[in-house]
Order: sequence, then structure tokens, then C-alpha cells
Amino acid sequence: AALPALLARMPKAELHIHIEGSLEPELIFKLAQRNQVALRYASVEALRQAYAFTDLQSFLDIYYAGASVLLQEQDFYDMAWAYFEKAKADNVVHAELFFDPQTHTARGVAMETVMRGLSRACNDAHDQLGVSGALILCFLRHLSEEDAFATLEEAEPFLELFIGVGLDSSERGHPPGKFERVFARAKELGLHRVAHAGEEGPAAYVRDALDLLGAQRIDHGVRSIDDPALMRRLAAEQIPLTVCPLSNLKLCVVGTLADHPLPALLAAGLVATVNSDDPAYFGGYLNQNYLETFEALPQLGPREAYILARNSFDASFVSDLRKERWT
Ligand code: ES4
Ligand code: ZN
Repeated sequence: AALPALLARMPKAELHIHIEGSLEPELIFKLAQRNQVALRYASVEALRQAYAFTDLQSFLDIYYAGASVLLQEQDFYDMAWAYFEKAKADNVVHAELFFDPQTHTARGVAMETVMRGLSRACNDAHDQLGVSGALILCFLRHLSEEDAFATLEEAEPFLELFIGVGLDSSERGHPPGKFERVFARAKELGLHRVAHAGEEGPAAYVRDALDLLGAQRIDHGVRSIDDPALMRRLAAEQIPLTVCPLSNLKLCVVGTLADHPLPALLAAGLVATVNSDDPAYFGGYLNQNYLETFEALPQLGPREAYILARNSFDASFVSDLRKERWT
């Protein structure tokens, strides 16, 4: 009975949150009105009704449609600020936010507009909420290597405003190797590197993300469970996995939370973390992910709660000095 309270109140970091996936239907409609953008849905309720996903692509189609209301710097600020308020309520003390600039620049929004709105929200969250935030620029893997290179170049004037690069969107048919040279360039620029791998794609994509992209963390990575040699490597090298249980449930990566591999990943000594992915679409922010996952899996108790919170700080890209003060 004390476990839900422990999960809710413990300080934690969130390392896998797409900020465009925190856009709630109410804010989508508010921004659509503010910006005179037409939506394919008549109401907040009609939009929410469309949130019945069968796989990753069925979600991404609606997620990109939702992001189409973001035009002005203030829109990006309002979206990120709303997330930070939710994070604060969940006792998140540090969040590393993914953003998808290509979704916006393809519609004519300037990179500067995206960067300034999001980074101003990070600064205000630090000053007003005591939540630290950092930005990770994600390349859309369904687009070309050339497009990713152009995006990284456009972001170079704002290098001090983001800490790393990631890789997201449709995984199947878009293996990590497609972006080997872009990630090499990101490393040269001193950026951290993460990649979605082993969500819908095979365990081999996790290995490729490590070997070809130099990924320092794997986003999702749950399909690693299929490959015992890879599991031993992830444990030996302490490569963090940013696991997203409610996302996996809603996108049918797992049948039920009771079947989720999180306990097996922890038991194998992996640095697994719990995250919300796209909380406005998948039925809950970070504490909801912890609560429902622990409720469904009796192998998870107070000891695992502590380990997951500690892992979230260990796996973060904040300085080791600051980690020492946290843990
Ligand atoms: C995503 Cl759940 C998920 N997987 C891959 N790419 C994404 N972008 C936003 N959410
Ligand atoms: Zn994700």
C-alpha cells in the first residue's frame, strides 16, 4: 500500500519524452485557433477518440498531425512549459526532452523559432519550478541522410542550446546505419548521441545503434531481450535503456503490462529506466507509467523503485558532480 506513494514522491529523472508527444488535445485546439490552422478533427473529444493505435506508424500519423498547430516561438514555449508543470507534479527533478525539428522546418517554421521557444521554457522551468531541462534534437529516420545533415547544419548556430542528437520515427526499414555519418558529425560537434532501437525493430538494430552510431543510450531497446549475447553486452557496458511501458502497451509492442520485459531487463543487470515517451497520447505522464507498471508486475517492489530512480540519474547527461549531490 505504501508502494504507490513511494513511486509518486521519489525524485526521478525523465530521459525519454518527445515534447511534441506532450501536446494535449486541449492545447492542440487552442493553438489551432490561435494560429488559424485547420484540423481534421471537429473537437477535442473527436481527436481523443482517434487515439486507438495498432502499431507505431498508426500513432506517428496522428502525432505529426497534432504537431502541425505549432508555428510561433510562444507555441513551443507553451507546449514545453505545460510538460514541465506535469513533470514538477510527478517529482521529476531533471528531464531530457526530445524534439523533432524536421516536423516543423518542413512546414516553414524556422529552426530558431523551435530552439528559442523550447530553450526559454527550459530556463524558466529551472528558475521557477526547480526542474532542470535539456534538449536532444532527433532526426526523423524515415527521411533521408541528406535531410538529417541539413538539419544538423541548421542547428549549429544553436549548439549551446541542445546537448545531443537522437533518432526517432518509423523504425522498420530505416536501420541505424542510414545515419552513421550524421552521428559521426554530431560526435565531432561534441554532442551526446542516443537512438531509438529495438522498439518495433529487431535486436540487431540495438547492436547497430551502438556500433555504427556510437549511441550512449538506447531508447526503448526492449527487443534486446531476444538476444542473450546482446543482453550480456548491455549489462557489461552498462548501456542505459530508456524503457516506456505505457507506450509499449498502447503501440502493441507488448500485449499487456504483465508481459512487459522490464523485470527481466533489471534482473539481467541492465541500466533500465522508466519514461513516458508521448504522455499526451499514451495515457499518462511519468508517475502513471511507474504506477501502472508496478501494479501489473509483482516482481517489482521498493527495491526496484529505488534502482529505477537511481538509474534515471546515472543514465542522464548531467555532470557527475551534480549526480553525486543527487544520489
Ligand atoms: C515515437 Cl513511440 C515513438 N517511437 C518512435 N518515434 C517516435 N516519435 C515520437 N514517438
Ligand atoms: Zn520515443
